[in-house]
Amino acid sequence: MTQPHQTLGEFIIEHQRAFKYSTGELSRLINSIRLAAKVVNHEVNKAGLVDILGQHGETNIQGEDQQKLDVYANKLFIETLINREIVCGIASEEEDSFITVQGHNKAHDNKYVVLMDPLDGSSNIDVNVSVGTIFSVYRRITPIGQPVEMKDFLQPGNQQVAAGYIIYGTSTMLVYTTGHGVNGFTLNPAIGTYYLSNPNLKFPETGQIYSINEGNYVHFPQGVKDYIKYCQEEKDNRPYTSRYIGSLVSDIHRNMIKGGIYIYPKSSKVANGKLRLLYECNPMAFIVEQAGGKASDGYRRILDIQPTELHQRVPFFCGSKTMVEKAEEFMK
Ligand code: P6P
Repeated sequence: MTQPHQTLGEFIIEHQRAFKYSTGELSRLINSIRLAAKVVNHEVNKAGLVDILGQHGETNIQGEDQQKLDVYANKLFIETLINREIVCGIASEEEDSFITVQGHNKAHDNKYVVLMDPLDGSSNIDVNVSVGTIFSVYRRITPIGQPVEMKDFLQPGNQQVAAGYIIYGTSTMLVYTTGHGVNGFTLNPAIGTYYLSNPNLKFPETGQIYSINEGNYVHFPQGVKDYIKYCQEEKDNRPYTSRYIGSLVSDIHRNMIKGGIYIYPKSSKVANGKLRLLYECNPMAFIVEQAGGKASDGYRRILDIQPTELHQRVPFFCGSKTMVEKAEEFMK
């Protein structure tokens, strides 16, 4: 009989020992995210059955129509993290500003801050396309007390201590890193347990898939137009295959399994691209680099960019190392 897969709980305990100075707070943080993800997964999977589809009737700071599930997921992750008094502050794509933990027991002295996109790609829910949650964890810089935006939240991505995503797809997976490689866990919904299904995920060095919204072609910089034509020409191992789900977590997860590049560039429509540096690009870049891939804004390593504001956007080139490097050649 094949060995049963290790559960996420067993994995965290086993790797907890690896953090000789760890007080277990990071493990408790990951555990609280996995719990919240199970609840969101339940809601996402029954969204078509109850009145939780469609728009919430308000817009977020991004000016995007909030879906009811966006609001639900945002509230659930925030409450789960605050109630466990593991973090001193939370920043969410759905919130105008960061949230401090007013809790008792001096919770605001906790040493981690979490930044997250609680339900990325949520416009796809109504058409039954997979969506995801993205999270990013930093150690606070200020020693104690209420966290400070500039110091504790606006840290470069190379300071992350953990990052991950949950993909609510044909199966629900939690994929995360704490800086020691990337591991994927699949949820068995029947018993509510995540099992280690994809140990030590590696991003293929190259691939045959390019993911970009070609509907914006006329608005792209010339370098991006030239790279798209490169992907389409009949030469060497090309033309590549075009695959674009319109859900960042799904597109990048597929490319990490099969090889490929995802690009959301700046354009004449969006001066710095659409994706948020803190909630989307930094966590995905940390995961992708830990799996051997590459992530840049076409010029600079994403993880080295010094953030200047919570909701800032950056162009995003992410995926198989040789494909990102080739695309960067066209951006020179
Ligand atoms: P577009 C979803 O809204 C998202 O933030 C990413 O998940 C996705 O990759 C991108 O935007 C899709 O944007 O402009 O191509 O519809």
